[in-house]
Amino acid sequence: MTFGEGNLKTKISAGFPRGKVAYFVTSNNHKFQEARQVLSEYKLATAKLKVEAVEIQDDNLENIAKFSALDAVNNCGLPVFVEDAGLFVDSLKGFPGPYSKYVYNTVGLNGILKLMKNTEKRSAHFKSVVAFATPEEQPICFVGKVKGKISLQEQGNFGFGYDPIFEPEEGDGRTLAEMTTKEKNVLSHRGKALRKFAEWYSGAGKRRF
Ligand code: ITT
Repeated sequence: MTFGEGNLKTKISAGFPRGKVAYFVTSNNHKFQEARQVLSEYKLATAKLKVEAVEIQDDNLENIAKFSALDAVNNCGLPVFVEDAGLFVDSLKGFPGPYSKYVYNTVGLNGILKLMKNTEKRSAHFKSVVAFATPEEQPICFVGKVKGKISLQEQGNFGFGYDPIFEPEEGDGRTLAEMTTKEKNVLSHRGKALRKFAEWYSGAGKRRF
């Protein structure tokens, strides 16, 4: 097991709480920053763990997240959480969904915009599943969703992945890539799933972890 960039102490200091720690297994630093901001609101520190966690192919994000959480726990022996997310476009029958990473890395944002050229129905949603597991307990999932639409062109430089082409319904017309991390967390799929997790973990922790 190796810790992510920097050492653990550095990652959980610098203005963030030093209290109870939640270990986040992820390779995605944007996700880590989003999680760190949300969990800090619950006085939780987030530590990024770089541990092998196999991502299976499945139509269901919960299955993917649960499997990854179990695999990560087997590889490091700690209570950890993982997060799996995807973009589901209605006019594409939910594509790319669980295949969002592959599609992003192959055809990219331009590919999605091209597929949707001349398509009036632009509704879509992001779904996030946070799965927490321990060496003793089966994974437990927390789900968050955000509805919105696919913009006509890329807008904004913040965030990652599909953020530049996703305009959340509850927002003010900006894409997620035009928002700060804090603004994105207020309405994003991940922000919602993480708040459910943080609420549970900060309470459950008093009893079990
Ligand atoms: P992990 O190591 O945590 O698995 P990942 O980058 O592999 O990080 P996912 O498999 O959960 O993340 O996400 C699949 C893809 O979906 C990801 O590569 C992005 O292109 C996209 N995605 C996920 N969450 C997103 C978000 O909040 N905004 C924009 N795109 C997102």
